[in-house]
Amino acid sequence: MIDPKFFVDTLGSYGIDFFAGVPDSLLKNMCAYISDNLDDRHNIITANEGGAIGLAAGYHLATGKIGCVYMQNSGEGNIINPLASLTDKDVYGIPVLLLIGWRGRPGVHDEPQHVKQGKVTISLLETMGVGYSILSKDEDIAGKQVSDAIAHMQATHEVYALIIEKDTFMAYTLQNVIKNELTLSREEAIQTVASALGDRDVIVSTTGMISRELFEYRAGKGEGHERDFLTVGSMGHASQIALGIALEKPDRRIWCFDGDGAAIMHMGSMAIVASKAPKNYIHVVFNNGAHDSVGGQPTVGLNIDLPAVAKAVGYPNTFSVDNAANLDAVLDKVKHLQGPTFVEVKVKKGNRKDLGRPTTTPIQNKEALMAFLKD
Ligand SMILES: Cc1ncc(C[n+]2csc(CCOP(=O)(O)OP(=O)(O)O)c2C)c(N)n1
Repeated sequence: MIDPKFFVDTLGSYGIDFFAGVPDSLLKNMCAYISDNLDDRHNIITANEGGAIGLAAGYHLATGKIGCVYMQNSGEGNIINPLASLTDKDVYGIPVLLLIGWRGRPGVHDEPQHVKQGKVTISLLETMGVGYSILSKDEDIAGKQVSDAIAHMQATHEVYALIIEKDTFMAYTLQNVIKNELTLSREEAIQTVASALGDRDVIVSTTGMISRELFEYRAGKGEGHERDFLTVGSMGHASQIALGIALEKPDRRIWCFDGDGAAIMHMGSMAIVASKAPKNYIHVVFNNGAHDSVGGQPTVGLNIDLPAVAKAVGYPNTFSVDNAANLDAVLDKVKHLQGPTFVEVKVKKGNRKDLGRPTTTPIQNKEALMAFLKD
């Protein structure tokens, strides 16, 4: 395995000292190392992966240097447009080094949302004309791969990708842990909101632990999962899935259970929810200020006023709570309000260590929900 320090020092020896991206569990140790060792101008956690390409391009324009963009392979979709229309040699020809965590690599068991993306990770790069290599777990070979990547980018002004498999980086424990004083757990908050729902209400929950905790809540109560659409992939789009349902099913209340990372990833979607003014729509953001599901790396969630954003784009009702009593009071109120309503629930980081994963398949989940919506 590669020591994250060795890898980051090797990049540094070629002048790469600017990083931007969205964290991934496979890159957790490397991301932790850079957050401890680079200042916050040289490591920027972006709203989405496309934004990271934009930042690295701006950095190159200002310095002539090559920036590094890290992401899970699910972020490839978010970078296709800036790859095709910004960095490509047919447009501006801006080199960027990509580090792409390879979830769902064929032959390695992974969750359903990673299977397709794992299969097309390499072919998408090939289609986009991006050179790549799969980073070796041997430091000597990896060092040579980095040097070849730099030479390629310098000669061609093209983007180059290093593909990162599971267990490539040695463990590194983040030293600068940002603590918050919040006491309510996300799981408890999810249980509180889910138990306040009416019988015909539907939840669309976001990627990661939020959907897993909701799934376990139903399982624990011996309930079915037909009222919940567990958006296992497609990070940042749960609010629009919920909107699509809400507009067609005005006689049901539709709840979106969002994360701060996901809501911020495609924050413009909030404006579209508000502009459609669905009276039956309730957007709950469980805000822990972190990408908890992939290692707890910080988001800007707790530094910004999300309810003020919701208000500004046109949600008529907005709330923020950070404890169980206030959450109960807001949930009582929300039922009598005409939406769209926005509820921020500030929660602490972390999850139960024995948290399971959905045991139903995405297709089973879809079919059960569609049957439920027909009644
Ligand atoms: C486009 C895309 N980029 C990155 C990921 C990897 N990923 C999965 S969950 C997650 C963090 C979600 O954070 P948040 O919405 O704040 O919820 P939390 O995990 O904190 O509950 C990330 C980055 C992804 N699934 N899709």
